[in-house]
Amino acid sequence: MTPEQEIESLSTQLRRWNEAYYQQDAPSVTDAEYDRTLARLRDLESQYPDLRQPDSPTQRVGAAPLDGFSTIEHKLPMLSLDNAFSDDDLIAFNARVEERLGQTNGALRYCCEPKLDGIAVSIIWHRGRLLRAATRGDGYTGEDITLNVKTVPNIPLVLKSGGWPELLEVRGEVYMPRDGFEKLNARARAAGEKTFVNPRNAAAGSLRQLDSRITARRPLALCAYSLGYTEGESPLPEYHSDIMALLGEWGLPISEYARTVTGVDGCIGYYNDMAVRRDGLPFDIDGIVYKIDQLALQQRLGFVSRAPRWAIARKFPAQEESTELIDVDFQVGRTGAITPVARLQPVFVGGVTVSNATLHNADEIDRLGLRLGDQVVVRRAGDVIPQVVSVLIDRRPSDTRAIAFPITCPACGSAVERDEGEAVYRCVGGLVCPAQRKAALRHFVSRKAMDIDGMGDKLIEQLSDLQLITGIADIYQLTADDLMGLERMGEKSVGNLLHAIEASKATTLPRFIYALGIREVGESTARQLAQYFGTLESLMQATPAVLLEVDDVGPVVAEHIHQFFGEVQNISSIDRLRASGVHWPDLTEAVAQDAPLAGQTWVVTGKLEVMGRDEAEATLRALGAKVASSVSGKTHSVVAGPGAGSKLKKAQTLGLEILDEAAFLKLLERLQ
Ligand code: D41
Repeated sequence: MTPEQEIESLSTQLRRWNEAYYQQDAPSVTDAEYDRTLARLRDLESQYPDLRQPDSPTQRVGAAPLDGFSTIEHKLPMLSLDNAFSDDDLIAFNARVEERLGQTNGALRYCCEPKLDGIAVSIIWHRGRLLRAATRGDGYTGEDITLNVKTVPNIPLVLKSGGWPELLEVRGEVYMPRDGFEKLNARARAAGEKTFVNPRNAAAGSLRQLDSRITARRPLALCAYSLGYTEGESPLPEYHSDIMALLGEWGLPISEYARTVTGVDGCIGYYNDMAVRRDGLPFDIDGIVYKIDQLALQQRLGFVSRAPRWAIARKFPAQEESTELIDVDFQVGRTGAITPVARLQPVFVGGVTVSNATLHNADEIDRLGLRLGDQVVVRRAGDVIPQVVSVLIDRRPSDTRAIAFPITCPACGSAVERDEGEAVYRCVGGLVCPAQRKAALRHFVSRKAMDIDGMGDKLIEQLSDLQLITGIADIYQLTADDLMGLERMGEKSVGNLLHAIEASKATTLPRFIYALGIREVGESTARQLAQYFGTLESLMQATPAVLLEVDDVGPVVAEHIHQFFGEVQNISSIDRLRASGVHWPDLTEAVAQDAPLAGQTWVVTGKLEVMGRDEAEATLRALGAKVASSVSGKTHSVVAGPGAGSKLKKAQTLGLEILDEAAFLKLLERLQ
């Protein structure tokens, strides 16, 4: 191999690993091998400097720490945005704009996009190569964060295609997607380190690192939102939306949610639409930005003080609010884990009223320095449960009280223990503990497990307290006599429940394995186990070494599974369930191999209106396909509904087969 070929091959390999790591969150190589490969590439590049590609993976991993940031003056000031807090504010904004333009027909075109909650940056490419990046600062001067920005995976070090001006400045928001933020904090929490309050602070803290190698390990992303200063020949479009599309062609990440609409009605419609979708987005947004689409009109409107007259941000309800911590309860989960839960003075946050928030574990209470009666900041964003993220020390009343973590289980009085190196305390009572038993029952009947409709928390509470059921197998022994007369149980609901219990007997092996509630065995692991072993018997007999062969199963999970099937009580529960008629078809190879989609991997993304995602995935599996959560070179086809985002984009880039829901339903009709 020539040095040139080796450099090419090492770069390709590293890029692939980066992608698996950052985009699919599935590291495909050990750190050691990654480091070795990177070191080899670095070596070659220093030996043959001419062969170094400007977008080489060595340019992404950060450099030696700086002593401080130098300042950069923005060629054009980075303006700020005025805010609108209601439809009326927006209507007034539109009226002002129409009046100034003398165009009162309600037909102005606006470009709408989510307002990301991150850090505004300016990035400059010179002849297509990333030259410099700066923070917004005070709008006139910012800090030079070039080295940090170069580590952000979706920022092109070299622009694609061509036709860009000699000097191109782009402005955008650097943010941390929610899942990356949650993982970063979960890791910090497990290691007993400080956590970030929200993705915005995490993004800001990551960009402000003097050591860009730290930035490189943080899950950051850019979303470009406008063109800045340009120099040199390059005809640019006359509409903001077309400019953004052009930036997209040059390889810059742009918002996939941006739309152009007509008039203020279109703006309000977009706002309402995004308000509904807000919780499901992969990142925090704090509002919508509206921009007059036509640049000529933008120019005529100009700006006042430091904000453009042609743009405005309509704010969403805040995702963080302060309130009083009234009490802390300790909940015992299915596996005995004791979770402190904050009882709060109800507060409206992120669009709903919140009166409970998780405190994760005992360490978190210490870390926050929390006391009863404190004023705390509560955050509710996305589908994640509300959390207490900080204490407002300045507003601490004089009569706060310490929080005592229980020394015995609050539900059964058993000892509370914590494993070496674990942050979580657990009740050791096992099935003796009523709280653990109830949690196991709730899990067993839940939608993705045995799916017993009508068996809600309240009913489980009553049935357990009255000792009508003490374990999962008792559910199938319930009679109408047992149920009649319980709170809110009339003849009709009793009939419905018994019917639902009966119907749940016909289940599937993955559901049954999941329903057992083995520690760390979630829905996807249960499915892998079912697929690998085919029958419950062979799973029950598997040794830890064999279990390790299954995708998703590591030594800890293998040990949990092995222990679970080693308990006499669990075996007798399973026997009783089967004796009551719970059954499922085994998953033998023969079924899988001649299934129509055998050997294919599918991904479902976006919203499916007719069948829903869960059902679509189940149907695909029934046809023999593997369903994956991320798109890769191994993906056969992608089903994409409205709202599909990065996965769809990736599928397009890879040139995969993409079906909308209508096409997917048609295919199913043919296959079934
Ligand atoms: O997503 C954002 N945070 C965002 C910020 C956005 N989508 N568009 C923006 N557009 C502008 C103008 C209209 C001035 C080009 C902005 C910002 N400004 C902005 N971000 C921070 C200060 C101003």
